[in-house]
Amino acid sequence: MADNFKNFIAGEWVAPASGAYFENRNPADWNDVIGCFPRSGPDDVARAIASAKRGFAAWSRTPAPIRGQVLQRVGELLVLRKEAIAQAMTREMGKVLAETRGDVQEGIDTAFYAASEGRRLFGRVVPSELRNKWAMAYRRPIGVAGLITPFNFPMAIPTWKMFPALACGNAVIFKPAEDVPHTAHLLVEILVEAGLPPEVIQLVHGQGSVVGRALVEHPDVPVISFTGSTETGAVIGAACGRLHKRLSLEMGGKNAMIVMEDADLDLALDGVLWGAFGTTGQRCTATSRLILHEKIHDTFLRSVCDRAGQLRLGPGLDPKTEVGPLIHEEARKKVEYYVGVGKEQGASVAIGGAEPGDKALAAGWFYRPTVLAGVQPGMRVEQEEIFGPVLSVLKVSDLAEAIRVNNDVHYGLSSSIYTRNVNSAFRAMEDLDTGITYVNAPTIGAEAHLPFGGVKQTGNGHREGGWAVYDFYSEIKVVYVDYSGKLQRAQIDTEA
Ligand code: UN1
Repeated sequence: MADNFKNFIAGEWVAPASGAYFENRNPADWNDVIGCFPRSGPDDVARAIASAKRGFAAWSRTPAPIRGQVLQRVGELLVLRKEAIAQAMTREMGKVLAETRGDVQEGIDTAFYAASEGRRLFGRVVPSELRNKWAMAYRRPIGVAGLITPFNFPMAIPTWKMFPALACGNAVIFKPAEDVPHTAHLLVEILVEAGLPPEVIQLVHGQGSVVGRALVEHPDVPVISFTGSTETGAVIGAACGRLHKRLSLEMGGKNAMIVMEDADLDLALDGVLWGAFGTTGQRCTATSRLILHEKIHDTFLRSVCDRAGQLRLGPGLDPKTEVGPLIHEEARKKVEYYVGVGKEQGASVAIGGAEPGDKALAAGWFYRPTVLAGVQPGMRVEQEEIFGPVLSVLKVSDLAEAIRVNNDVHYGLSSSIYTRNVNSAFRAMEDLDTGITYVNAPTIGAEAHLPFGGVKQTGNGHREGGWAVYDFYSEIKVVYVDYSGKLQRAQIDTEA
């Protein structure tokens, strides 16, 4: 019998009101049940919100540097448990250990950044237009933040949201993806152990359509941050618009790597394999389109296929594995579906395009790294996010065409160009219509201390990470102090 895990509500580990649970299984071996997690309902969410409001009342008054100290201890505990968490994460999410270690490291980096931000959280003091008067703007906490997170970065993405939210003095309700509840449990254990006042963090497991919806619809949760599909983001956006909530959305991508004829092709080859097939293509930033200059198209495509065909599939816990499984059966079906759509619309499968057919992998959701050649702009495999190990390859005749192809999608998260020509690099930097551009590096690999996010239908204008996210989690208050002892009218009593 697998263990029953609990929610963390009102400072205690508690069973869901319904008594119902869902199973968490290993995507590399579906017979391996990791545990059973609460299938929570609106009652659990309501209790969590009531408690988080009490937590907020105390935490919002705790001096920010002291809040930072708690996050410092969180970071230190993450350092101590990095390996154990990485192992648990690989078991429930599937990606290889080097990547889950990186995922935890991103959480550590985010914790230490947030800890030090507790001693900054800068406001501004600006000159008043009147004598004997001060004008200043400072940050205030907002309230209870509802955080809804995806499966692909079970530690990094929750921490991107949670640590800045906490540093800014908000209370947090955390609804992790159903595929990765164990990592979420381990993270919340650390927060409590680090001395976060218990009602400041609530962990409510369950379905997005129930728990996520209840958070989004509840009037006492003024801040929502969501990372996931563009379809779900649209539903959340509509509800938050109706309720006037502050909302940060991070959604899909259709990220391209451009390889010019003057590029270092060995470097570009390593880059595209990592960008397209790292995390089994399950990153919002994954390289899902490869735009090749016609002069190097044929040879480069051949090299990509040679190398992609050699990537070793297997369980992420095996040190020899390079590509793990997809997260679940529907994810693999979606990949199969899109490979079919690609073929129907005239693309050809240059490598992959099937399950591995290896008995040892039959109990997992594996799919061979796949390269679709002959893809034309506008095809569905060129436009739509697949979120799997599928790379669509296009041919262009110059940089201007490459940039046009890159930009002609609804998404705008990440992009990349490989070139040795500084003019091409800067032209691309200016004209690629994405939130992030890499020069001579693949589309993945953002660092925690820089803003992360995209344009167009990838997001709604906010950024995670770096300094920018602290604006999202704080309200600006402006204070004028007039010590002239008389009525001074702005815009009127302003003569020198
Ligand atoms: C994602 O793409 O889903 O930039 C998040 C990266 C990681 C985070 C990716 N630091 O590749």
